[in-house]
Amino acid sequence: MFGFLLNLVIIMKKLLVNDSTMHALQKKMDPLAKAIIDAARDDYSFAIRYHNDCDGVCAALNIYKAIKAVFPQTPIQSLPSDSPVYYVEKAMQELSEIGVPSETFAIIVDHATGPESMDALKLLKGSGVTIAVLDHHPNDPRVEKIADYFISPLSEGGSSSHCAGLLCYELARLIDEESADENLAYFAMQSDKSSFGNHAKEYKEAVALDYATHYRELNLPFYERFLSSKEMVAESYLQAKEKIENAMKLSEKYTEVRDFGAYFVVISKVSKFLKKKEYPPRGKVMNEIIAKKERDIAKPIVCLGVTEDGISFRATSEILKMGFDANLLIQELKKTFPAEILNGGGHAVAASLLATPESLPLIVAQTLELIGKQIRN
Ligand SMILES: [Mn+2]
Repeated sequence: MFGFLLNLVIIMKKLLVNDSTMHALQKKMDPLAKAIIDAARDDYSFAIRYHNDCDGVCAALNIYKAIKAVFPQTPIQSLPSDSPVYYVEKAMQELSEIGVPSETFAIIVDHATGPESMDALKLLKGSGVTIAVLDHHPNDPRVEKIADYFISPLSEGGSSSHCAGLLCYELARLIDEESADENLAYFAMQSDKSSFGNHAKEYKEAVALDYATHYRELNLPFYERFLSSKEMVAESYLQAKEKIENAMKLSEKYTEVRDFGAYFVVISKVSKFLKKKEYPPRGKVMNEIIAKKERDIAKPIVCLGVTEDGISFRATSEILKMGFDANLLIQELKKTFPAEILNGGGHAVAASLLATPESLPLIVAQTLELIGKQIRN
């Protein structure tokens, strides 16, 4: 009865991102929300598995809070993942720890949809666990068959801007409108650089959560307390900002700018001033460097973050329009350096490769040549 009432409220309320993708997904989320409510009523246990970053945690928290609000006694296990991949080893361990698989509902958000995660998902499914997956990453077509419920903006004409935090906010509203927290969706969208984010404002919580998640994989009750503590958020925000600022200062000494006329290439020796595992991570600093250089130079830019055994690529939208594609460039490099490049790939704007240290100078030189070729074609 009250499920019906909830739906009436939702129909009257507008979606946070009111586009055709979210409307199409709403139709898929409706039966999922009902299934979650029914499972909780039937004394199922829940396991929420989330990518341990700002987007993943915000996505998981909204679902966690919604279930808790309606069914305070329902057990909900937190399963944070520092990897975007769901490994067989983890699946086995988790299966050994859950109670009755056929009375367990796993909700997997913001990760575990690539081909490397299929074996783990199949094991989970084979054990009898009910699986819902909500993710905005490029996914293996098999996920849709394995999961009982599969929500991806990519199958409804959307993009990665429809991040997990946004999807799970709308799902949470369908479970419990009152406890669903719109702010969590905005934190996630800021952190994942979604085009639907509130660009007029910087949410300190998003920066603080990026910082906290960088250090440890923690459970959802902790993240809930963390976000509700003004002191923790303020202090983490300050520490994060200070460390980014320091890294940016240090970067100047190890960053050179090459002028190619129509475009610029920024080469930053990131391993000279960033320590592994410490905050800020390399990707974040690269984003800051390219944003700063774009403000300073106002020309199309490719940024290369070079370490002893790899290159990270970042590109501005202007250089993409000229034909640059970091992922294609890496695929091209692999043809020249089949043994030297150990792995590599990604998106047009952001990608990376790992290579043998001896080959790296040659690979960097070849990269500069290939950028010129992509842009001329
Ligand atoms: Mn995400």
